[in-house]
Amino acid sequence: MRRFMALLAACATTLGLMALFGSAASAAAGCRVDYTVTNQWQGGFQAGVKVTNLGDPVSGWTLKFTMPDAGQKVVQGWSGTWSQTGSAVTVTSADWNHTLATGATADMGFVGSFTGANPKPTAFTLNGVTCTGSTGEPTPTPTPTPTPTPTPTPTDPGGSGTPVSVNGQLHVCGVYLCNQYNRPIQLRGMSTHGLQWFDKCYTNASVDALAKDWKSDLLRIAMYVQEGGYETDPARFTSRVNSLVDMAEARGMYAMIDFHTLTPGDPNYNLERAKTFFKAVATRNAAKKNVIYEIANEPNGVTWAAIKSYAEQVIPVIRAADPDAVVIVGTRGWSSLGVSDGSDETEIVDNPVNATNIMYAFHFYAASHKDNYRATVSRAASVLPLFVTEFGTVTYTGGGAVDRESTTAWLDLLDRLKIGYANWTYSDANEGSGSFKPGTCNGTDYSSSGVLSESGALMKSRISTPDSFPTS
Ligand code: IDC
Repeated sequence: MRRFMALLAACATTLGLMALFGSAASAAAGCRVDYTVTNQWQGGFQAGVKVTNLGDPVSGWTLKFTMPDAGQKVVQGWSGTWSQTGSAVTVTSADWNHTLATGATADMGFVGSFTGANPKPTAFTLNGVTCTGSTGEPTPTPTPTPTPTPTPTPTDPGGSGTPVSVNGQLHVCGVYLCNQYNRPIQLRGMSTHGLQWFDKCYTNASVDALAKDWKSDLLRIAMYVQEGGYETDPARFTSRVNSLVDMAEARGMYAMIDFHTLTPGDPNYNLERAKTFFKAVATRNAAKKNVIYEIANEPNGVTWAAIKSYAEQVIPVIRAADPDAVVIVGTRGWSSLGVSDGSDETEIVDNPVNATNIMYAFHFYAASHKDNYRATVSRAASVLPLFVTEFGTVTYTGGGAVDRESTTAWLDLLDRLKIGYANWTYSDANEGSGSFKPGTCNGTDYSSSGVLSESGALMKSRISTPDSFPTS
């Protein structure tokens, strides 16, 4: 409907201009901006900026606007490159959204700080042309959520500390995962394969390589519940998960404990198992700073209401034992935010899990899931805290060729949005998603380039770049 209205507005504007000037002598231009404050707290706020191109198609764009008072600052923006000089703000398009057809929109947003009042920005222009449209008044919805501070910060560019020693206990702030300095961070890492099949891939040598060569921030521990997993021997799988948490901790990496439900897709099938398992691991690991809990890998064939109900029964069990850890909730349609079931993130936004310090999982397989999934994540990231707890460079089967173009588009997007991720899989599985060549886990060499698969080489090159975590 909104898009329809925008198109109507576009037609009306074009017709109006043609009535005034007779005929369009040069390229038609124009734009509409919808500015919405989506959240506001003491001294800070988050805003969405939606630009609709009402003129001819553009390839590469610059949006400019003016902050109404000098105390109002962009702390962090997304879906474009943001800068501010005095009260003048400039956003340049990202490579994945630089083309804007007539009537097309670009959604971006930012976290801002302000002193005194928080009036709306003015004088929006797109490629130098003044935009019309709604610049909605801020909605005063104070929340107790701590927020990033606006001062420029020193960072640790990967030199001295480990991810856990630099960032400490994590928490969710606004839509971000934040570190002990209350600053947004992105964790980049790898997921194990199913522990019931690839246990031998997780040794001191392989976890050393993950921490030191890959410079991974994160190890996701995929503990299948069915298919020969947890349900067959709860004590053994619980103990193995705990040992992997320790191995990650010893190397300064975060450990994501993944209760890897997949078939059946209704997580409530495993509700009692989940309560038992999470009570055990949360009690045992409560004092650690490196643990993140992922309570349901990929719900499927089930409603959001059922997933929410599951989450609201499992999260209190974790909180009772480990009150400060971040918990990640799987989403409908194999953790696609509902998209693979013909839905989208609004079902969550309208009916969120009743808990704090949580994030929502999003999964993709780059060769299968492309533009409409990326558009969903771009949109959802301004309202929901997201973590890509699993993704593949290949098709959703876990096999096939690496789709470098789509993987790169995805990872560039996640980097810009500061959304953390774990790649499927750190294993020598004989499928395109395995990062090592088949047979590697029979040996001890996880470091030389010769043992990497194409997917492994691509992922290592992405994950091993410096993190530059903020340190104050
Ligand atoms: C796949 C493995 C494959 C295994 C299968 C068993 O890659 O070796 O035989 O599980 O169920 C997911 C799941 C993840 C899948 C993966 C690839 O979370 O368990 O792993 N995938 O199919 N969701 C989308 C893709």
